[in-house]
Amino acid sequence: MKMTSRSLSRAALASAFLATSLGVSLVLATSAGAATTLGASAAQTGRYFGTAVSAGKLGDSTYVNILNREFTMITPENEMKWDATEPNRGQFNYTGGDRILNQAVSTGKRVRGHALLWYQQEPGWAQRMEGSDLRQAMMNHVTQVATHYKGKLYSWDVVNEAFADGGSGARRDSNLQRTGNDWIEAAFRAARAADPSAKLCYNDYNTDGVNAKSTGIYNMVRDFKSRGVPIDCVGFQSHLTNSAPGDYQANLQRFADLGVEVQITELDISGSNQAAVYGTVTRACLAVARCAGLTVWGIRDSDSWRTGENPLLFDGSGNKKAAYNAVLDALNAGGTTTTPTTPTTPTTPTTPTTPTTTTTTTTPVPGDCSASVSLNSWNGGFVATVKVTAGSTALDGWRVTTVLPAGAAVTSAWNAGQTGSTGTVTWANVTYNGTVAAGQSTEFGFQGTGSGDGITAACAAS
Ligand code: G2I
Repeated sequence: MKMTSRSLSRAALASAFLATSLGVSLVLATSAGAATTLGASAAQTGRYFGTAVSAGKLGDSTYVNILNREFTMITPENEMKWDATEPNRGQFNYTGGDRILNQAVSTGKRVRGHALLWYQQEPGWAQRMEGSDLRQAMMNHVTQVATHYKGKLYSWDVVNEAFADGGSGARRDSNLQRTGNDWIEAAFRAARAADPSAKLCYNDYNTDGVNAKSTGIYNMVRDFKSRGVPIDCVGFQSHLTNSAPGDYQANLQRFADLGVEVQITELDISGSNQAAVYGTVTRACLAVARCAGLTVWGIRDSDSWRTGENPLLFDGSGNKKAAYNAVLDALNAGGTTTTPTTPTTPTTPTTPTTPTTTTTTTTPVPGDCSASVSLNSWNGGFVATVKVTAGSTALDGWRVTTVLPAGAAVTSAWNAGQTGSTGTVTWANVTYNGTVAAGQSTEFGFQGTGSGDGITAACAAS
């Protein structure tokens, strides 16, 4: 609606009357509504407003100007995915991800990591794998990438799109899922062990109302929370067409009530009702105290993966659309104030509240090898990283014997063949890490339940 000077003064009179009758809260809400960018208006209630960014567009000045002006959070659109970060097994490439992270840091923005494990955009070598070999590769990927970005990210989408569409509420079939139903919790534990400060999220689409798929995820999150699996947040992608489900807000709220942060992670909306639906989604987040922020999946319509649908807030020339104004108005109208949370692994009062790292080393034997164990522990579990170092001559195969404390058991492992799971557990190199030059090292790892404190490791050439 266009405000004439007459309607403006009528509106001013009405709000003055309301302010008098409702007291100070309205005055505060009104005075808070002055921000003129998405990021600043979201910040009034403690929230972020983010966008997906493509590293290849960081040389486009229109794109970068809007990015710098409007957004306070960045999600790399493709650059932190598995195919980008580990194009060959064990060879990591952080060029694109680091470029986006540096852009964010240098302009005071934060980054949502996306995505450690997803059945799409697996590198070709992983697509061709199955079973325990794949499980090892998955966990190593999570550990390596989360370690590279340790302490630098707001959150990680640890697992993306693992549930099936339709009425089953079940997991989606994939080679990841076929490694065992516990792959999701194993990934969350490995991510927490590698980076205790990033919030760990599960992210999916078609979960924007109460339906079989979102309920399947809800049940998983509830189960994880009850068993102490470290999950901090759930992402709702919200790729919408024409409308949002009537129970959009109620669905966010039921997840929030499980004790997790909720985030709108990939918002884009097509259809003639676009501006109104953007307003509805924004208000829903603002109404849920644990909804920490919204991210749109691209800046201009021409940047969208939904070619020809024009689902974003800026047109191809970078002009603000009606949808932009609808979001800005909704943000400026205010809502619940969100309280920042930090990731915590549930603990009992008698156990440490933060992961601890301890290292034990055996003495190198000339011509042989040594092993050292570095441990990340939480209540009821641990990840052990074992470093195998060649002595004064090269190794052409190695074996490591670990002794686990009573009550500890290995649940998954990577980069080594395993014999046994409790007590004395032995490990042998796999095909790609048996050869180690003199004085050089290679690593393998395993995840376990119970306490790993006091694990010992001894290495022998084989
Ligand atoms: O598919 C839409 C999104 C659904 N949720 C997860 C998101 O990660 C996903 O994003 C899209 C990106 O927006 C696209 O840019 O994921 C697609 C991949 O499934 C991305 O598309 C790919 C193209 O398919 C590749 O051909 C291309 O090499 O982008 C790659 C990098 O430009």
